[in-house]
Amino acid sequence: MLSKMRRRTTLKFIPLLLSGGAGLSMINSVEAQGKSQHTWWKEAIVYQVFIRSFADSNGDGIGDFRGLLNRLDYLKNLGVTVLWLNPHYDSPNVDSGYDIRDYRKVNSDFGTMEDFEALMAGAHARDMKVIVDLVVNHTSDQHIWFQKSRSSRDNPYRDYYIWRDGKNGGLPNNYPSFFGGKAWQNDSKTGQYYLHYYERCQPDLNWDNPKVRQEVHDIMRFWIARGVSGFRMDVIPFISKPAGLRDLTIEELQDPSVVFANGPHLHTYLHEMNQKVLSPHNAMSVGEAFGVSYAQTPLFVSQQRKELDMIFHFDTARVGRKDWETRPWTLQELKETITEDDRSTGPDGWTTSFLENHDNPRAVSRFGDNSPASAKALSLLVMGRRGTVFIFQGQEIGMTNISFDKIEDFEDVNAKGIWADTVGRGTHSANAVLTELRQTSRDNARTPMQWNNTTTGGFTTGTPWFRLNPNTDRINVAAQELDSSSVLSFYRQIISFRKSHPVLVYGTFHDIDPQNPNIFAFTRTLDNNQILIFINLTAQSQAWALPAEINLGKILLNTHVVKPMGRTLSLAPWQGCITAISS
Ligand code: ISL
Ligand code: CA
Repeated sequence: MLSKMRRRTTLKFIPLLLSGGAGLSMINSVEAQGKSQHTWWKEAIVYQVFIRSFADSNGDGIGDFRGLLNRLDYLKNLGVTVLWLNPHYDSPNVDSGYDIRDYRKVNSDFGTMEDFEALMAGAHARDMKVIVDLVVNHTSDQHIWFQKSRSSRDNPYRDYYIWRDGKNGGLPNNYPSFFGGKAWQNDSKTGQYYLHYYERCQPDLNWDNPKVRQEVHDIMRFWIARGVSGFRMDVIPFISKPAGLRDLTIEELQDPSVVFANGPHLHTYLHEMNQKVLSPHNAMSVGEAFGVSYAQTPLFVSQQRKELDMIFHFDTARVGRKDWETRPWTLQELKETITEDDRSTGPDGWTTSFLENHDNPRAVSRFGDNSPASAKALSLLVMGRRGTVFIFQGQEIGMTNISFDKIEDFEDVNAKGIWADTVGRGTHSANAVLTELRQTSRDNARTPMQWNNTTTGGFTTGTPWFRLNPNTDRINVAAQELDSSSVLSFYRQIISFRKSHPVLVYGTFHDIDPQNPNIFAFTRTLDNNQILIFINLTAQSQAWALPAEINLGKILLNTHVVKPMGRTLSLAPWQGCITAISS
């Protein structure tokens, strides 16, 4: 409820933001939705690799570039066309590489620059593109810029970061950090505070300084020159800081991301980046749009504005969540987020389709019942809707959440911050927080990839950096390779189906039974071609009466062997189909 209210309030920002750029009238005048221009990145099947946990080639227990290179044939076979690498840069790894020490060096845990280049060559030899994470809202406190910046108030790098005096003997303002505690850290060397939206070792860059922007553009060019085809941009809406850095109100404190994502120069900086780097190099861009409402989406993705190609909204993947806590949810609500997301792009924008990434638990544990059948049903949801497809390593074999007994079982700085802010302050019991973190923790997605049924899952010959899910004895690539009814086999099938049916990529999306609490049924339409997709998203059998205007045509893809027939279809638990529609 609260998040809905907030979404509406943010509408009022639009005219303000649009005043500097293209107006909505311009956006409305472009070609109708569904006729969108054909582009490689709209058709892409992007596979996200959390390198540390994918495949270890040298037995040190940490996934690496060579390990990934050795598995490229597996990904090619799956139908992947683009790899998205989580941060591959030099980093002290406090936040899994989202704390970058040197943007021009690779993480030595993952190999050398030569290894990275071999990986790029291997991907290109297989016609796969590679995009990398661009983490430029903040750096590591070990970055040379920050080292210089903190050294004195008049150092030329001082203005690369955001330094303020304290106020009335306290912090400069009341901003909280996303990883617990406050967003300001006093630095004894100069007596001022620096801003950090994330961990205190992740100081925020000052994008109002043109030198910082120039540095970022140069870093992008550096990686483009090494063969990178685009960027996934980390918390990119946060780069322009709110004017005056005033205190947040009590209501704003409920979700600071809304204020942080509405800085006054955000769209100027994105447009500049587009004109200086993205457009000239034809580089693809996808922004992580934390804090951005659906109403604001066209500001980022309308092609005419020349900012980003697409953004990630979290509402679908995070239905049933309030931050790190769970809350009851319904299928109607999930479907509503998908419809809103689909419409939010406006007539000439584009969106993304995903249920998993390195910041979210496993979809099959969250929206399914951990069964292979539910993993297949969810794949139909991801591949069936409009938007560039992003799948996260292990999703294609139905990897599940892992069980955590105690706080020491977690690796993630985020989980530790939540613990300190709650159990540490006596506001919640250890048991209550553990119960929630078990379901929502980012660590659920970060366990090593399950290649085979041995105790190290074929991930490493050494000791894995993070526990493997013991269910690798049942859920693993080797077993599924041999089984034509496996989740992996279904992913191969549905990816190949999507590639050979442009209606699945470009067709308009229409939810034909939005109130149905058990079944998600929608059509996709491109010119004269229309298909129907229906998915039983429950663990029970369901009967679904076809809407009067629809006559079932040929079944084109089915998660089960049994074919639904008649006007009232009997669907097995988690059964889903793609069918033609006959006139
Ligand atoms: O995952 C979250 C908390 O559960 C989000 O608040 C998350 O911090 C937000 O989506 C931004 O995520 C990105 O930036 C972070 C990094 O830790 C995440 O891994 C990254 O995806 C800081 O760089
Ligand atoms: Ca290794």
